[in-house]
Amino acid sequence: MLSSRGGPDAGAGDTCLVRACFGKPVPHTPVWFMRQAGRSLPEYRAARGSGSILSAISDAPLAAELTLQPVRRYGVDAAILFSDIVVPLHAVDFGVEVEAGRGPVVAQPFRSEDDLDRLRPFVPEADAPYVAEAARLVAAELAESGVALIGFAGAPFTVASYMVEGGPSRTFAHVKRLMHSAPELWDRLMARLADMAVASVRAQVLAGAQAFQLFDSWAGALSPAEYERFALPATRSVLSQLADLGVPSILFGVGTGELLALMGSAGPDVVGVDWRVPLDEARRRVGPRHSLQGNLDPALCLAPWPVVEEATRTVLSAASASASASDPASNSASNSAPSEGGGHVFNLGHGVLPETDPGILRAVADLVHEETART
Ligand code: 1CP
Repeated sequence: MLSSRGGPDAGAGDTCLVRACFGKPVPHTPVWFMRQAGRSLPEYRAARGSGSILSAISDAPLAAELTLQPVRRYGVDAAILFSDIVVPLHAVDFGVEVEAGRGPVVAQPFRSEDDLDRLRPFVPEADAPYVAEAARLVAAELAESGVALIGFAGAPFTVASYMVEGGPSRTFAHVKRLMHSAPELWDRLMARLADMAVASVRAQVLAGAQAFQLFDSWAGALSPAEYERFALPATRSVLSQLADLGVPSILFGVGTGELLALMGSAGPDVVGVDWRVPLDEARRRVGPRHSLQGNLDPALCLAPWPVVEEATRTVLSAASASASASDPASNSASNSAPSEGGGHVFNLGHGVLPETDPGILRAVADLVHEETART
């Protein structure tokens, strides 16, 4: 059992992370790091061995241990379940593997109507029971600690990008060709992937996750008009289908400065911001109704501590400027988010780079806690 971080009132579901996502008062700004489990941690390399990432994920006790390692190491306010956005696709035998050093690769990419037949519905309990099992193990370990467990799924556009491109892409040429030349097929694909994300997140939350993040990592490849037509509807559908769970949602993408307002309109409680847009400017774009997550540049974490320290303070001051700008009295925007808005969850602007010194991230987490502690 981990020591308590959230104080006596922080029972399951009312952790500092959850409160900040909903824009409620918090004892300090919560912090976690995207991709906090992983190759930057020596204990990760030791525990994980040399097998494929997908086999580590399907070993629930190992996945639970890898999920908890960064909580112990960094003193963060949340664990994110050790899994991957392509796990549901893999579990329905679409033919995806994760290549070391490259990422997800799909043997037969999705290019035509026939490929829809290869995409059967994802039934978490039957296809990937190890995900909920890992979540249950982590949730039991975190009970009473005040540390939240975050579940996640890939947003439909980002999962589709791997399916259609066949692997990581710079140009997203095949994806754009498909969406623009066969928009009805694209919509059917998006609807299937929305169902997949909903099933996946629901299973994680029912197993104990107290919040969830939709990773739309590559949405920044789209123009605002493309995002609105080809990505937003499915993401909005995922969020509305999960609203009954009552847990906060975070929607994150990279290079999405021009999309932040549209992402807010999808209805998440929290909009994740990469490092390119200061949080006070992000607040102007998103409006007052959401909390914000971010946004220290992960590459900056490779610099000496005084540089990282100053950059962390800069993020915190932009966040507090953004909080005063989100006075609910001046709130005229309308959307479906249930939260009060205005909260801040400290994070990086994208995932931890493997070269990062774990001591630097520990120092960032400690600094955020000290600087934002409220009596
Ligand atoms: O073998 C390995 O160690 C490979 C590295 C790795 C890891 C540690 C991959 C392959 N996936 C994961 C686990 C993972 N993936 C986690 C849990 C770890 C944690 O956060 O603590 C999470 C949240 C993900 C989510 C994920 N996978 C995203 C969204 C986050 C992001 O970085 O934007 C994406 C885009 C993926 C695809 C993916 N899986 C793996 C890689 C290297 C990639 C990215 C490839 C690319 O550049 O397109």
